[in-house]
Amino acid sequence: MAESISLAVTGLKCAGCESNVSTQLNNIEGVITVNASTKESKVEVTFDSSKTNSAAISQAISDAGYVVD
Ligand SMILES: [Cu+2]
Repeated sequence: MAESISLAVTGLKCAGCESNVSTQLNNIEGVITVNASTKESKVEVTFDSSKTNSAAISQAISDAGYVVD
């Protein structure tokens, strides 16, 4: 089942950050779409809830060096 989350993320500063976060998240099995916005300090993710969860997504963002508020 597809679920969407929107996370407030601190540390996104440029298009490189957007692409970095997107790449990391797309590596997670079950992630369907990623929309990282520097302007809004926000990351929106759609994922298959039978394969991953919001905790794993938050963790991956932290591991990439950004802070999930
Ligand atoms: Cu950057």
